[in-house]
Amino acid sequence: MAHYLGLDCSTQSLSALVIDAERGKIVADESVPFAALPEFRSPHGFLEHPDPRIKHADPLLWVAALEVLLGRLRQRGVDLARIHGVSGAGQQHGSVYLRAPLDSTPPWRDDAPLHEQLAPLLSRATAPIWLDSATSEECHEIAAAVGGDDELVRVTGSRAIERFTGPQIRRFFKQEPRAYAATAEIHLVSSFVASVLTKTSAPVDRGDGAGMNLLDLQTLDWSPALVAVTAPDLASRLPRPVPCDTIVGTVAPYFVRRYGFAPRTPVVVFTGDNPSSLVGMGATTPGTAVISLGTSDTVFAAMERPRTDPRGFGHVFGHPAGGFMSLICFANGSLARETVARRVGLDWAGFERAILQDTKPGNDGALLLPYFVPEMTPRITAPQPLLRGDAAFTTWRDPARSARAIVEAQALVMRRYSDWIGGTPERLLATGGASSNQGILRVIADVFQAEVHRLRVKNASALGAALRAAQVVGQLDWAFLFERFAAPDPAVVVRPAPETRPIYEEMGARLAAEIHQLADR
Ligand code: XUL
Repeated sequence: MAHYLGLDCSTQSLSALVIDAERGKIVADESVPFAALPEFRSPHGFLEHPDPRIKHADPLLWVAALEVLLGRLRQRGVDLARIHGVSGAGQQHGSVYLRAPLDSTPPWRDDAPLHEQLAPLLSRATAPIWLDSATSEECHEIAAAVGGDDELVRVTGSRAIERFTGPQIRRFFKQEPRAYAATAEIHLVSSFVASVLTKTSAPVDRGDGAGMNLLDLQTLDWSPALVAVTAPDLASRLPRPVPCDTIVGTVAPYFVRRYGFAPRTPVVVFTGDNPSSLVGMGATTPGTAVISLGTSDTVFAAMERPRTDPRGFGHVFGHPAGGFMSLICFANGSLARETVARRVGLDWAGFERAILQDTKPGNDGALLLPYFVPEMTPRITAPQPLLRGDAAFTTWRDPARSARAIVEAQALVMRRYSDWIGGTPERLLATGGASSNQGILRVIADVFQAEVHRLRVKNASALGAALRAAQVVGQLDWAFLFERFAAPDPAVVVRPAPETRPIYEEMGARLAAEIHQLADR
């Protein structure tokens, strides 16, 4: 039976899912949290920096984690020789800077870890990731040079966005012109990991490429005007944007020798974690929106024609099963939930109980503005959680209400800022680590007044990657794959309680007024 491997290089971990596509079975589900590689000093997936706007990761961490992950799959008895195809996903927008294409380097040796062999190839030691918000100046410069943000939205589906790759590349060129000059190739996280796996210069998937402020959504190629204003000679440094069903190479001999892949195992272009999750959730029809609760919280949905966010926070990306997807991203996702849980001393089970049993919708008037790290939706550069309510709550002495408060606030902002995607969706599909928390699903159902479903598989992004490998290499059709893997868990359907509607309407209005005071305009 043919097996397919899906990889997901997300913010805080690298995961693998192996599927038996014909039988509809998950053969293996492994994950390596980056906290398990302490030598890279990135327990949350990025390096500490005194400036809270700067969030960079060490790309060699991802290479080291890949080796640990493949080693673990083998230890667990997964026969990688049975894998017929591989694809993957990466956190979006992050960029890796190489002195030379990987295929131009001598064969990799077996006597040293791969990340050590790759270290000299980096022209920039770190990779800015999606949490980075240090490029406001570059965003202004790029927008001004092409005639304003409206023009950028028209061409790329997004205005100039701090975390997007184009402004990040421009900042690098301005701050380190010599290192920029020494850069031969700039990869997204997705195309970097695919390049490592194939030891080639892997192209960029158009879906993920749309998150760079560089791709023209009409031509689905790099926009010459944007490339020109972002940095000199950028065109020669960007991998080709390709359709999502492109086979980009085969697993490199190094991985065949070390981990037992069959020689010439095909690798399908890697995409972004959000486009990959859309496929992994089987959410390919409008009317269904996905809420992904990970390091970032995202709300996204398939759409036939690009529609843009009038507030300017949303994005249009390519959709791996065809067409487009809309997306809105919140930086204060699990990092904010974890901060609250830690601060009030609740474990995950206690956090769930607090919402389901110990508190009620509306939280007796307690309101928390959920901003612990700089936020992109809305734009908040000087984050500071703000608490409104009685003394026990505002001094963090009320663990149960604190837990409900962060979740209610997050659901309310998700609803408010995703309204442009197409009204209230009929059905929500939840994924990501926090979707296992019933309390969170209950609050989301009530705030959106929509049914919430959950997949049996937690990591929709890795599943999406495995499904894409099966679809392209195994020539299996989407309906066949969705039926087997993406059917929601019938045991988990959370229906909204209609009596909570006015409570959340009132609370949403109060929250919006508070945010208005705080957000940069
Ligand atoms: C989407 C975004 C994040 C990253 C990390 O625009 O920035 O969701 O993809 O998951």
